[in-house]
Amino acid sequence: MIGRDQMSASEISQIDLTQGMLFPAQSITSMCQEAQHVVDDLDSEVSEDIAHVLNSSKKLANLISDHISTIENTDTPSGLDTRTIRHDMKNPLNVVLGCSKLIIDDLPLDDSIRQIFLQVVEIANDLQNQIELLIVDEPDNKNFDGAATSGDIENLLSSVDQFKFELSEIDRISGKKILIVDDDKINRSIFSRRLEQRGLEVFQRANGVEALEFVNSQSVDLILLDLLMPGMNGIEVLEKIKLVDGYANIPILIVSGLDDPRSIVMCLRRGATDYLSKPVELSVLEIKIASALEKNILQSNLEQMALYDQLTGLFNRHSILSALEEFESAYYEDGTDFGILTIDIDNFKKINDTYGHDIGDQALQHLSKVVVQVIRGQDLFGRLGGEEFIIGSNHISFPDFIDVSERVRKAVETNNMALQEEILPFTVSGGIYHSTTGFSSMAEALKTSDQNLYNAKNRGRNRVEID
Ligand code: GH3
Ligand code: MG
Ligand code: MG
Repeated sequence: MIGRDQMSASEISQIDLTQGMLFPAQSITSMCQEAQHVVDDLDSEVSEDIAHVLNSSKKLANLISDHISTIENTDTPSGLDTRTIRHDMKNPLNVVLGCSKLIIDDLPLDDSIRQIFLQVVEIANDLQNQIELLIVDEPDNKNFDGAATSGDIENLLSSVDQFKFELSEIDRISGKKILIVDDDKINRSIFSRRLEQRGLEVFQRANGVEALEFVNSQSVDLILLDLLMPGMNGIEVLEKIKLVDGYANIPILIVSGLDDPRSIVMCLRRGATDYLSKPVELSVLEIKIASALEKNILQSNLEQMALYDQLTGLFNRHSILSALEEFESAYYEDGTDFGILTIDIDNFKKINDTYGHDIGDQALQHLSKVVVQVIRGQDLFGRLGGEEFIIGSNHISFPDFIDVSERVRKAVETNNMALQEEILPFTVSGGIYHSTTGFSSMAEALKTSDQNLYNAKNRGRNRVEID
């Protein structure tokens, strides 16, 4: 067995390369040709996949032959050359592995073509190890002793394949939108088909410019980004996507064919979530996508919980009060007038006592929907706690704000909540504050509107009070 620790670049012979790489690539080509004879429906997806594997195995064999003749004619290649050669070989190998796995997935267990492609995958995995072992850098770039070989890594990865991971079983993830950016059409379609099979919605773009156009016009939940593309490379695309509105926190997974830790680190530093090396093991791709999406869902749930009231979806106490502080700043900056209306459901305890807490909760949700319809989009509306809410409007005169307040009260009174067999009428009382009555601080303003609410309760409820 040939091991990297046993050989330097200059010791690797043409015979090693021919036996370890060229023959396996050629045997994949012949196996595809054999499979093409057996396949009955020439227009099927399977038949197209076989053609992809065939073409890519030929490409691979050509690259290997070229490499063998280079070795023959020159001294050992430089570190950079080695990386490029490995990268170039990984692209077709990626297609061989990816398409073969799709063929295997598509066919019944006992199908003879499926058997052929199980062998192709085995040979291609082995070939991948051989590329790592035989296309080596000069000693200064060599792996240090005891480092895991790509063979170890491959074994580890193929064990992941045995763990049947189904993205579609995770409801929260199915239907999420994924954008694949890769200049290689076949790569795109391998990823895309597998992810679509798992219930995700997939979009494809072939280069950075198209990808940026896409993200500027719509939203996605995750981006799979090839690092090496003609024109704009992945790192530039990554940086630009991060600046697009709404994209700062969208997970971006880098797909890299380079064995170059520096470019991977560069991407991670620029905000990439994770990376995958080519050839991409499809089950690893699924797991990484699932975990990035899950993490993002959790993150946005946390943000959601910190800002919004869970029952009504309105701003919670903390965020409505901090939003109101902006009214205070605007008032001091250019005298922008504002009004605050605090409302509280009348005899709410009775609703809970008579109909139960659940109906009480529904009443709170009903009220939120009714009020949203009669205030302006730019107005603030939040739940202070219990059955008490607050509405804030600025750039509004005192008389106009009284109208708004009365409209809110009236809307709650007239839009009764429908229960299964009856309707449930309820009303609110409200206390108004307006900045033209004199302003000292937001705390004082809130106190005034609260006092006015108290007066409204005392003066009979279902009314709004000013002073
Ligand atoms: P008033 O007209 O004077 O405001 O009388 P009220 O009954 O509305 O006021 P009170 O403060 O006596 O009762 C408020 C009730 O609201 C008591 C509390 O259990 C209930 N409550 C507070 N938060 C919630 C909630 O989230 N859901 C439900 N269903 N009830 C709540
Ligand atoms: Mg009340
Ligand atoms: Mg109350």
